[in-house]
Parts: sequence; C-alpha cells; structure tokens
Amino acid sequence: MATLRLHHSIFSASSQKVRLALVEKGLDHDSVSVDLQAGEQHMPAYRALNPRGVVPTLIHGDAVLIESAAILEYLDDAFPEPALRPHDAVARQRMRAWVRRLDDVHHPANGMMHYALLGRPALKALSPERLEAMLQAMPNRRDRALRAAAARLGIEAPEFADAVRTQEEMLDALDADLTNRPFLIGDDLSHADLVALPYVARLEQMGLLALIVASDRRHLAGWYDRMKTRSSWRESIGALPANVVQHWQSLGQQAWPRIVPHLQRPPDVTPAPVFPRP
Ligand SMILES: N[C@@H](CCC(=O)N[C@@H](CS)C(=O)NCC(=O)O)C(=O)O
Repeated sequence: MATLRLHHSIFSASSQKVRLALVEKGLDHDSVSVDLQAGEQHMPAYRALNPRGVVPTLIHGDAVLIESAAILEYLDDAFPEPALRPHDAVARQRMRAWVRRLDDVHHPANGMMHYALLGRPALKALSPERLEAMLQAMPNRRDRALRAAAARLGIEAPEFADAVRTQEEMLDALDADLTNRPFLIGDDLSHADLVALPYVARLEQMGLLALIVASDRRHLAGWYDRMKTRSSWRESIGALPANVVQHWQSLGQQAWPRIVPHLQRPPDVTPAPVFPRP
C-alpha cells in the first residue's frame, strides 16, 4: 500500500478531523508537523501542496489531497472498511449536510473564538509590520478579516460575540440531533461525529465545558463522554499537551464573565476553576 503522509498541526481542528478518521480506520500514516504560529503553512514548499496555506494536507502515493471533508470522503472511497459513512442515501445526505454546516459556519466561529481568546497574546506580541505581513500572507479574505479582528479587538470584537452565539447554536443543534441516538446520524459513527468533535472539544479546552454539559444539553454531554472513550480521541485531541490545555482553560475562564452576555441561554453551571484555589 502506498504510504499515507499527513501534514498537519496537532492544534488544528481541521487536522484533528483527519487524524480521528485515520485512527478510526486503522490506517498507519507518517506525520509531518506544520507550525502555524511560525507561518510554515505559507512557505513555498507547503503552499505548492496546499495553495490556501492551511492544514491538513494528506499525501497518498502521488496524490495530494486537501480539504478535510473531502479527505474524509477519499479515505472511505480508498479504504472502504470500516465504513465511516452510512449506506442509506438519506442518512448519507444528512451526514454531508452536517459536515457542510460545521465547515462553513462553525469552523470560522471556532477560529474566531480561538484567536480572540487564546491566540491574542501571541498576535499582540507581533510588531505591526509582522502582524500585517502575517495577515497579508493569508490568501482567504474571510480568514484574514477574522484574524485581524481577533488581533485588534480580541474578545471585544463584534465578530467574537457573533462567534459565541454561532457555537451556542451548534451545541443546541447537536443536542437535538443526538436525542435518542448514540451518534449524530444514527447507530453508527460517521463523518458528522468526527467533524463535530474538534469544535466541541475546543470549547472545553477553552474552559467552557459548562456550555457543553449544561443540564439541558444532556444528549450532547453523553455523546461527548462516549467519543472520549475511543482510541481515536486518545491519539489525537486527547493527546494535546496538558500544559497548553490548562493555559487555554485558564484564559477562557478569566473571560467567562465577558462571554456570558453574548449567550442566548447561559448554562446553569459556571465553569469550575482548573487550578484549586488556596
Ligand atoms: N476547509 C479547510 C480549512 C482548513 C483550515 O482552516 N485550517 C486552519 C487550521 S484549523 C489553518 O491551517 N489555518 C492557517 C492559519 O492559521 O494561518 C479544511 O477543512 O481543510
């Protein structure tokens, strides 16, 4: 079998989707880390593989594969077992609708929350010239505008408030679709679960677990617990460095009082502190 080589960042939600799928399908692969903070995604050699300058990129033999959702489809086409797509046409359409929604709507919101809450100190540490050069290197206009708002205004940016509401809507929609079924599209794990998981997990990693486990989102909370028992979780999202996640959680918890006003339905629990108070 031709080698699979994944160019990715362990911190990237889009990369995590592909890593989850590779583990679920039992596919060995080589890993090439792309340091997004250092701007390696914009180096000519990487941009030749992925012209948008984003991770992940999967190389399979001579094939260069970009776009995480299309990569998941490719993996199921090239390696049909175990299947991560339902056979039924309606169920498959529902899966693809979820994947499309998560990519189009919730991926940018996740990025905005990530950079405004967690990435801002690093963005603020850049000189104005370096920041401008980093923004200009981003080929996608929407991504660039969101990153500029995160750098300039952080969680005070109107885009941040919008992103919080967008992710709150995602949690409600996930909870609704998980009512009386173990996975988003029914009895079996599918792309929809693998594409949703990194965004839900990032909220917990931002110290916002209270949003996920709010008592009226118990279907979602149960699904999240079940997803965390899988080896695909342990080998990807669950393996992020603990010190980084603790740092992120403390940043998110500090910001919690300024996040609550943006929520339509604040949870009935407040986030617990990561570190016990003396
Ligand atoms: N639609 C793309 C989105 C990829 C994407 O946005 N990746 C982010 C990380 S999650 C990235 O590489 N960002 C580059 C940057 O921050 O400059 C996919 O699903 O592969």
